[in-house]
Amino acid sequence: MTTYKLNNLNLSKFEEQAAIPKYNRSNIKTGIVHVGIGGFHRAHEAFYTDQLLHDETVTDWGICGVALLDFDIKIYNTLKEQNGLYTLVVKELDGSLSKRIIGSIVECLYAPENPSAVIEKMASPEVKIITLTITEGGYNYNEATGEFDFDNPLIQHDLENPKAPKTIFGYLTQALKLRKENGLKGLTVQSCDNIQGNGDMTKKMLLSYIEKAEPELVPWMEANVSFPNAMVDRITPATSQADILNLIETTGIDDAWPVVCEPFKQWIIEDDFISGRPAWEKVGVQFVEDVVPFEKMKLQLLNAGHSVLGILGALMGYDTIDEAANNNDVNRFLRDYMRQEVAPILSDLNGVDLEAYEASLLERFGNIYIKDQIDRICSESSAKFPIFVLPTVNAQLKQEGHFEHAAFVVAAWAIYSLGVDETGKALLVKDAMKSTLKEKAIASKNNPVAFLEIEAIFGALKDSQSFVDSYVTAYHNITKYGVEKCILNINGNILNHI
Ligand code: CS2
Repeated sequence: MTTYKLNNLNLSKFEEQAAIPKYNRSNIKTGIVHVGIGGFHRAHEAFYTDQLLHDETVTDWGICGVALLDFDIKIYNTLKEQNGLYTLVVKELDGSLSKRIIGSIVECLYAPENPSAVIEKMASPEVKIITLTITEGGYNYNEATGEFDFDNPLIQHDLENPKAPKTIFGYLTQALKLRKENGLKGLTVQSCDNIQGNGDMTKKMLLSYIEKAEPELVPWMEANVSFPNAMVDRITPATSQADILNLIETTGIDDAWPVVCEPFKQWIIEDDFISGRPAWEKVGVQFVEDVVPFEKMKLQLLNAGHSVLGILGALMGYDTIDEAANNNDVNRFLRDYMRQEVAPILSDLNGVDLEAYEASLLERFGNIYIKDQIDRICSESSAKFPIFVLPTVNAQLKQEGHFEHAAFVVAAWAIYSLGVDETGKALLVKDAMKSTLKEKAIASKNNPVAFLEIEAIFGALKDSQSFVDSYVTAYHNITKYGVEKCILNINGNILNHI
């Protein structure tokens, strides 16, 4: 098959192989600046927006993708060479692949190379929304203090070099300042990250930074910037070399970085866009008054479910989430965790059928075509556990309820952090707190509570005797018997007797 590089010039050649943008991309103006152009954004917001741009009356909502970090140079270069185009490959439930070339990213900027271009773009009159996928750790929240972490050297750098920032907080502050100076309207900053109250969190963290960096900007920000909360959902594994080759071989589309994802997608947003928004509801986005219960449900069931499968699966020697989810004992462990520990603490979900949601999650996790990497799921667990798993534990502790499964997973994580699985294979621990995790994991061999001493993750959990008891028992049992044998027993409720 003849292959062609994916770019504007060759786009029409792919019409038979994939759905392609039917709108005139050169007519589309940038109305959204998106920071963090990884797979999640490209499988989600950029996809929804591409769908909307097919309505020919919509020309104001193109996306400018911003690569914020040094190592984002690769995605920036790829998108630049491909004129912002990429292929979204949906791995359907029957194993077939649906391919769609997405055209909604109409500009790209690489922040480290040209910080002022990013600030100016964010401050330009046509931009009405700044959206973010900067990962859970990107919000600079300290679990122990509950506050913004001013000790972060990058934040120190931004305070000292306001015109050449490195963090999102430095960029947003300068952009808002410029908007104010230019007498422009405000805009919406919308987080698309997996964080409870992601809009509230963004506001709180940004406010802390601005109070220190540009205190006189605070009242303007309060009056002119909105921060809707949102729940964003689509499982998007890391693109593998096999995905890239398969796309070229089956379609001739030579795309250096396609995105692969599951068919399921969901985006629920609070309708609080101070300077207007795209009519995303026309392409399936739900707008609600209060998204908090939906976020809780997703974070504590789906994302926590991922962490459960990831950490247990990694220790058991699995590589992908479906392998772990299709092990009957792990599957039952996860079901029991969701039923006994998470479901009781979720508040009123406005008519959502929780059991059906849980069942759909187990089906999504078990999808053998997705091949979501356990390494991806376990990466940055130090930022994920406080959001995905520990709120359940804390809520259960308050009502003297169940947390044995969660305690078991935390113990498994302590053992995982030693960096070797139960078959003796090295584990790829990728985490901003890797060295602390390792140090505490080693100390935990003699005294398992050492791991819980990482306050920035666990807060005061080590002071809860009942959690510590459950965790320590699990730690010793996993070390002695291995995960599989323990979960057989935990499922039979006789964990303490083996
Ligand atoms: C995952 C998420 O990062 C993780 O640990 O749980 O990336 C998850 O796949 C998405 O939130 C799905 O919407």
